[in-house]
Amino acid sequence: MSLSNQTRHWQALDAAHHVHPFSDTAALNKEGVRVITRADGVYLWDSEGKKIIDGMSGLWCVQVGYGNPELAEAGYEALKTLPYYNHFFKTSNPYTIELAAKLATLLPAGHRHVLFANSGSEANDSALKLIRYYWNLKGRPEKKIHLSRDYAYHGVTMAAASLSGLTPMHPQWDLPLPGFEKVPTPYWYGAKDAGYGNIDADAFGLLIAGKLEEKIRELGADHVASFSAEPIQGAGGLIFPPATYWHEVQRICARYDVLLHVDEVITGFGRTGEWFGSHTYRIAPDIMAMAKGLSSGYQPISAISLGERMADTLLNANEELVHGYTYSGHPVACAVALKNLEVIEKQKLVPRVKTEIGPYLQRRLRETFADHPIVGEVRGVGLLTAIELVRDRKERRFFPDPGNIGTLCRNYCFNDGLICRAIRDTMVLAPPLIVSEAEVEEIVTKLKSAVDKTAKELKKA
Ligand code: PXG
Repeated sequence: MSLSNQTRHWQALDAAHHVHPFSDTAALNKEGVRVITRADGVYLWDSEGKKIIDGMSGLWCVQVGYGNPELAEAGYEALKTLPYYNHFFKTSNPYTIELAAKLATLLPAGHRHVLFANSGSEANDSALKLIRYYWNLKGRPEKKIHLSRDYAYHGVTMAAASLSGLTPMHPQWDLPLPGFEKVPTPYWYGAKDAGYGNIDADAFGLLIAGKLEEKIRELGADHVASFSAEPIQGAGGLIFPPATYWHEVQRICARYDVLLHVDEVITGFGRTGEWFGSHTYRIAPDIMAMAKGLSSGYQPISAISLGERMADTLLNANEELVHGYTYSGHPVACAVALKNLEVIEKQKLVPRVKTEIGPYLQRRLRETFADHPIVGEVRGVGLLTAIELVRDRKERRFFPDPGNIGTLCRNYCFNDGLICRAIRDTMVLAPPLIVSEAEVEEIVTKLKSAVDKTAKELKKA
């Protein structure tokens, strides 16, 4: 296919000067990037005029869809009125104040205080610092180990990457840092492949939660500061915990006095059909991180909220909290985030995900792939869904060399104008919360066609 001069020009400049995240630079430069030039609703357009339906909300973040004029206007208004000021010099501003107060009305019970940062990684990094400070203030400085799970994704700073359990994230940087330990994930579909046999999901949830207890006892509860987890694991393969899991995890954290740090970066802001995954799974976090959907990705902003126990201690320390970023609570980002929350409420997107469009997407995927020879499972909550591509659906066996088949299928999706994510051989969808039924049909049709082509390719091999 011949590309326009404009596209080739941009590709050449990108290759010459721009280093991409999570990419093999040399391979990408050889292939040439796709240049995205505009977006509206659930659609993107590239520099060749190709229209693409975005089944991933960018990177799981564009809750209200692209091109929302209210968010754009809120940002422009703030840019004109107060493009920047900080909170270091006994100062604040209306946008930041109102966003913090609004969040306090939406967060899980007891969470009335927030700190702002600019990304999910920073929010988690900050959360770990606050956890360490909490135990220092409590006179228990030996409680320092941070537990988290295999397949977790918590970001890329030194601490957030250490906390992450996706092992390819570590060797290039000599991570994890000391003091970070992992426990298994409640990935029921993979249980058989991982050697747990034919265990039922609820029993598996308890068993895996029990591994957390074992780990705490092995390390000594006196040394364990916190357990960090996403309510539903996102980038690790969309892993939904069995119904028994979270209750048991909370019992264990309470019993051993381990702080519960919940990472809501993907699960926040209506994605699950509630404001937060913590509502969906009845989790009471001690500290919570949020980003992405907070501004629908229109501005880089994240937040950390404190539960009562941490707030009482940290906010009454009677000394300076030696932490903060130049852009903490940036007025423009806060103005856009505040408007984003207003739009989510006005358009009733959270109940829509819970009772209308979420169940619709789940049902259509289940109907479409019920008997498909290479689809082992369709799973989902709200507008988070995954289908497992497998070698043997009856025996729940994966393909050898996980990732090859998923990538093949994802490439068929891309070529047909659908963005979806392949994590190993799990195909993941997380469309904007405004997606219509007709657009869901388009996504499902394109995904079905890609899975069919993948199956056909496999037959040939
Ligand atoms: N926590 C969770 C649960 C995330 O999903 C982060 C923290 C880090 O956020 P920042 O804003 O620092 O990127 C994330 C980010 C993918 C993908 O391909 C997922 C994320 C980021 C990039 C790619 O699924 N999640």
